[in-house]
Amino acid sequence: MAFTLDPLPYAFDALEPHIDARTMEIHHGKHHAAYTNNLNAAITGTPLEGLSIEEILVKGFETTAVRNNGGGFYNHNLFWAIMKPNGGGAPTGEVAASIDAAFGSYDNFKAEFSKASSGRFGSGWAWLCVHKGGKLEICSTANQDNTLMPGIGCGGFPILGLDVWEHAYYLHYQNRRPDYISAFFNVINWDEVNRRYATGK
Ligand code: MN3
Repeated sequence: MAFTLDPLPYAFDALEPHIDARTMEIHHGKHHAAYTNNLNAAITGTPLEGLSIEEILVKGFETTAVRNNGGGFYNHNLFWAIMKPNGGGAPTGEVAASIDAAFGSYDNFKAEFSKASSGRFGSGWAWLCVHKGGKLEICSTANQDNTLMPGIGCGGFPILGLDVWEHAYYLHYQNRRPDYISAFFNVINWDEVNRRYATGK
């Protein structure tokens, strides 16, 4: 069964002023749609057809089209879900305590996550991941890679991700990636981050 592009869980303009409607419309309707279609094309008629996306990321890793488009499909599904209108603020739930344990404070976490996001040269993602046992780690990957892929040098189950490809911010922020990173903290959906934490810990 082919993978499908789910609708955004909110309106295109719901994350304004932090992320603009036109960017969301193109990002979801063109970029994410293309990853979805290209993933389906890459797996059709291969042994990967019918597997879960998580299995495909591991087993199809050696194939460039599967790696890039499978990553793009998974990463954007995560990205839309971990944002929401009127989100952000200090974390809640189990994740709040785990962030304090790993980074000392929420402010330190923001500084570390921002550093990983701004320090990614070119296109990629910054991640907050949970390891078995609950320990958190921040890291960054290139292109559409993610931490579920084998040997990526950055491990754990991704519970929060920030897309730092220029397509994610350039229309509104142009070259000002740091401003986009700062704005992201205003739209984080901590309920979803906690749900993913419970899944991956
Ligand atoms: Mn993107």
